[in-house]
Amino acid sequence: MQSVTPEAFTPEIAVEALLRGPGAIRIRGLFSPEQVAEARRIVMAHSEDRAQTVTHFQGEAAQDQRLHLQRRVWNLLAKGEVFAQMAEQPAIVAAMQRFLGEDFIMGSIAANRILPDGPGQEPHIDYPYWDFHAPDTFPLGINSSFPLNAQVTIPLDPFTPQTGATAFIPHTQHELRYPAEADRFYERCERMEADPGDAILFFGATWHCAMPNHSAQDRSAVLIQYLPKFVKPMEDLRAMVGEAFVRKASPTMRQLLGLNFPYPQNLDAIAQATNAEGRKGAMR
Ligand SMILES: O=C(O)CCC(=O)C(=O)O
Repeated sequence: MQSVTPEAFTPEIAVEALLRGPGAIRIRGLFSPEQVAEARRIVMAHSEDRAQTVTHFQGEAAQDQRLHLQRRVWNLLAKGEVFAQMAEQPAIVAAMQRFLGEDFIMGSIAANRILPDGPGQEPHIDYPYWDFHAPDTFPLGINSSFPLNAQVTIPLDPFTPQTGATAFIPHTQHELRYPAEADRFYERCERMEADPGDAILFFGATWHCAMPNHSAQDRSAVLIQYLPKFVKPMEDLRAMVGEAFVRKASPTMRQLLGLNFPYPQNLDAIAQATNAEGRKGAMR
């Protein structure tokens, strides 16, 4: 996987890698050791139980007795300021503006913690393509010439083949289909090896999955999903963060929460309210 420093990274490099290149790129050392430590502390604290966390793409592992060794922590924005700093990181925002359009939004921000012996996932593609095993539920002629998703993975622990670094097959984003048994994913895949505080940007149409953790240490990461403004977000982040968070939100965070594109709306009610306002104004 191509790897660049924050100084060398540009939105154009990201677009080239995600859309026309292998589908993924790593920015080294984008977040400070303090940010990583704070994020990791919160993720660990919220996943100490055998959490009944909803998790996806388990395939055969859904029957696996080790499933509790794979834990999600949802609603990170409400759990620590550091996660807003990650979501709003300027180099990531600039790249997403180019890739997904200036009004892009965030569809999810969660942590994936894989404990030692955690089983990993089945190969897949990400929301909104995640049910592409039923291609007829998508518009006729859909393809990946333009993106409906971008993922950012921020490792909080070393991402190595041993710990379960995400596996992916470069250039598969061009196929826009679900990986099949015959694709021999595990034989052909590469790994997204990275250090804590790096950011891995990838187009979620690229075949990928979390891999088993064969090490004696945790493998946790923050996973952020970004979407074009018109794709219905996967999580209702606006409702999850609550009023106080929204009142304090920066302009970038408001955009990420979808507040700049507030549809669907009851346009009939809005028209009636506007007319009533207008009548009041005329009588004054
Ligand atoms: O945590 C990982 O390595 C990848 C997670 C992933 O692909 C997902 O949950 O969709």
